[in-house]
Amino acid sequence: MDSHIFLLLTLYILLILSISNASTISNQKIQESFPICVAKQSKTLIPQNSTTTNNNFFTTKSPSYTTIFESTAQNLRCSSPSMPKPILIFTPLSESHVQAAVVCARALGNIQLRLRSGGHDYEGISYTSQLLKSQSPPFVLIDLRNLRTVNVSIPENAAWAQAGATIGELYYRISQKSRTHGFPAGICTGLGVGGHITGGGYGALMRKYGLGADNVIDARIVDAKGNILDRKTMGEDLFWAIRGGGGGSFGIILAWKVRLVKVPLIVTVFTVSKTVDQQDRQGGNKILEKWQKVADKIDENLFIRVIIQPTNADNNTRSIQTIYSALFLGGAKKLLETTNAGFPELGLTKDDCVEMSWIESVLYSVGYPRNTSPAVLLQVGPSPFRNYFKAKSDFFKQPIPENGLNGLWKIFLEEESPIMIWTPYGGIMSRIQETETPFPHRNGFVFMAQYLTTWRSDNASVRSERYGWMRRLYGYMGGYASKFPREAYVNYRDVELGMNRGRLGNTSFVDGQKWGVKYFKGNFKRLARVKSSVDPDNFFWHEQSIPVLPLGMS
Ligand SMILES: Cc1cc2nc3c(=O)[nH]c(=O)nc-3n(C[C@H](O)[C@H](O)[C@H](O)COP(=O)(O)OP(=O)(O)OC[C@H]3O[C@@H](n4cnc5c(N)ncnc54)[C@H](O)[C@@H]3O)c2cc1C
Ligand SMILES: *[C@@H]1O[C@H](CO)[C@@H](O)[C@H](O)[C@H]1NC(C)=O
Ligand SMILES: *[C@@H]1O[C@H](CO)[C@@H](O)[C@H](O)[C@H]1NC(C)=O
Ligand SMILES: *[C@@H]1O[C@H](CO)[C@@H](O)[C@H](O)[C@H]1NC(C)=O
Ligand SMILES: *[C@@H]1O[C@H](CO)[C@@H](O)[C@H](O)[C@H]1NC(C)=O
Ligand SMILES: CC(=O)N[C@H]1CO[C@H](CO)[C@@H](O)[C@@H]1O
Repeated sequence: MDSHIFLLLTLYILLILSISNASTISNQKIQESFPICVAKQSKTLIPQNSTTTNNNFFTTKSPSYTTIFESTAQNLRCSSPSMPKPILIFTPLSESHVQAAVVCARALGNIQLRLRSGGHDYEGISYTSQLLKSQSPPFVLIDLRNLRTVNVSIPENAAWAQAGATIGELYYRISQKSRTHGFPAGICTGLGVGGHITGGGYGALMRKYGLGADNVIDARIVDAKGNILDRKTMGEDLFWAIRGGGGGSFGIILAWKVRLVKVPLIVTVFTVSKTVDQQDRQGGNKILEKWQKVADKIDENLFIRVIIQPTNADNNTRSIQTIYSALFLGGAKKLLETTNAGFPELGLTKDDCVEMSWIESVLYSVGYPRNTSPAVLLQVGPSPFRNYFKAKSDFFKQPIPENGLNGLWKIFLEEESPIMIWTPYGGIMSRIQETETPFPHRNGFVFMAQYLTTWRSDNASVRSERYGWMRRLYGYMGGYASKFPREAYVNYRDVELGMNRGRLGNTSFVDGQKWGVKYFKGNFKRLARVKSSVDPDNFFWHEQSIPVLPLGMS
């Protein structure tokens, strides 16, 4: 933009500001000046009029503001009217726009940024604030939806994926180039590559190949000064921190370079449902007790997770349904041999087993009907799983014994729509050192459990009932889950574990240990050390961002 015009606009804005009332001044100032600053800084885009619609800037007055805001806000609890909203949404078109966003946010008074790739954060940290609306500082949402190129190179056995791509798009692009390559990350295909991999990223290939973060070989990131760094220029400490340390603490991930993994031409899936019936609790429990003994020890080509929910029936006859959902890297014959040798209680039959390609198994696991075209993974839009929800996670080193299960079912059946997902560990997860990446939940774990409760409307009394139930369940499971610390998965973010209270000040390291040690164990301190060296001003801040180490501590 011509610098004369820039100057005139600035004066014009100052004029507007001087006649507006005090409470709206800063927000309006940000809405007006931020786009102009970005345009000037990145020299690639000129916003016509930032208070109305424009390709890349959406103020609260823009007609498409709500559509853009809600499009990938996955937890309706976090996008409801009572939650704080961004004063401006910016959807960068290039890496230099992202750099400019950082430079301008600092230049215009340390404006707080929220970073969104796929919008699946459990507490909506990528698009709202969990602080009270009245206490939440104004923030600008940087939504990376337009940065979603994926380049796959089979000769290099690698892919570059931009942060705004979904994990499903990455899977699809790989499958278009080869039927025997895949990538080990999330099961839900709508997850954003940007947020997902930086928190770990597990899926059906994890027992064989580890997490998404374990298979990152390079990254491009915009740091707190607005510089673009890659693995070489960021150094191994920061490269370590972004592979599991959770999103929004160290910089803005622009793209990941990931290593592809081998998958066979034919994989096999099954879904076997068993009822833990009111009358015959023992029978149903037996299978789940056995699963807890074998799921982490069985052949690492086999991943069997258990989805647990109440049966659809009224309160009196309601019982527990355990759904064993599996992926096997091989054919049905071998799968039957493996399962019948290690886990005969499941009673797996030939008819339960379905052979398909790896990319078809990706669709199968999300629940697409058979023969859906994999190109469906390119569709951008709200996920079918979107609802109001609250979740927590736990890790288990020991099986939960039968009396423990019965106590669990009692609490479980008190809730209207609870879900649990138990994910098997073992395999390569046990062979990766706890300190190799910030993600510490490795050797010795039998499974991870996730607890969810969902509801259908923005109703405060319903919400507090659901929270109350979740706390009861979590309290109960504390008797069986890992202790000292009781571990939790950062990608299943839970602000009830504790949160940063303010952006400035140095008390937050102590606060941060409450959740930081659960998410990262001993790695938490190293993360804080990296944070102190790459972002000492705590520019990248959110309710559970990694805090700066207090002075004198190292
Ligand atoms: C329906 C559903 C299914 C899920 N299934 C799985 C699963 O199978 N396996 C699994 O491991 N996890 C799963 N998750 C959890 C998921 O991995 C996390 O929610 C993850 O953080 C989502 O990443 P995102 O980019 O979609 O989210 P976002 O909400 O966009 O971001 C998540 C966090 O990362 C930060 N962030 C976002 N983009 C960037 C960026 N470019 N640079 C730096 N920080 C950034 C945000 O500030 C936020 O704190 C699931 C979640 C949901 C809601
Ligand atoms: C932007 O457009 C609105 C509505 O058309 C108009 O009222 C406002 O003056 C314009 N602002 C600038 C800076 O041009
Ligand atoms: C993908 O490849 C194109 C063409 O070579 C290149 O311009 C682009 O930067 C690449 N994108 C990524 C994310 O690597
Ligand atoms: C089950 O009971 C609870 C409380 O006792 C009630 O609120 C709920 O509506 C009942 N659900 C069904 C499906 O009958
Ligand atoms: C919220 O839900 C409760 C219980 O279902 C109901 O009694 C109440 O009317 C609802 N409140 C609103 C505002 O919808
Ligand atoms: C803002 C804040 O909490 N400052 C504290 C930082 O730590 C020093 C020394 O521990 C305290 O004296 C400050 O009050």
